[in-house]
Amino acid sequence: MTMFKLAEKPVFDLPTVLLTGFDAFGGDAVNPSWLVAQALDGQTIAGHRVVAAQLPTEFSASALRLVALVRQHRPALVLCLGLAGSRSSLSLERIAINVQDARIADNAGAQPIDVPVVPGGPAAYFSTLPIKAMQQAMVQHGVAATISQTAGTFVCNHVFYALMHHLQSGRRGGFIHVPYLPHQGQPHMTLDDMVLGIRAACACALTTQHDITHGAGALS
Ligand code: PCA
Repeated sequence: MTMFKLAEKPVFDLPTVLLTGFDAFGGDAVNPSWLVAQALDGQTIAGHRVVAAQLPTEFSASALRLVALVRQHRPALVLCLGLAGSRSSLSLERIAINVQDARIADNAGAQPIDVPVVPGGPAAYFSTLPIKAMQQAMVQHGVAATISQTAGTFVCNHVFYALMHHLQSGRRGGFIHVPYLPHQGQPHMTLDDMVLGIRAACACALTTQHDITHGAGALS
């Protein structure tokens, strides 16, 4: 009589979500974007396994690492997170632009000014995530979330643009900025709130084919 039992479907057979955060930069001790990604690493969301990875806050090295991760994991969805210390909510980025204009040097000392991310590439790419539906899902979970019309011109925009350039084949991807943590001076949102919001955002992206129409524009 055989002693073998049929194994349950191993979790590593699940399709993956690649979730990235950045290392600390600009004098901060921690980067909450990485803490959020790390907290969700290995979790299952809507039948997908989360693979978290840290990107260096460096022009070019960050995008090279991201593209290598996408090739390695072949994720169904890629969501990159970064810190925007001036924001007070989770910001779903709508657009990545083909320019780098660094106000401070990156972690490798590079400070490109008015240089394209991809020479000859299109001026911009839109996120291919259902950002309005994701915003609504995050708010329904009690987490403050907004649509952002600019991811800036530093390393986050660089990674977002490089991601969308690489994913042109149709795989879905996008970018969300997170605010500082309470101990860094932002009083409204805890790490648990951020993790809850990003989890809800991933679940929504994985289960929503067509975005909703929902006003979230800006006058300036
Ligand atoms: N935020 C920076 C780069 C790394 C990060 O977490 C940005 O918004 O460009």
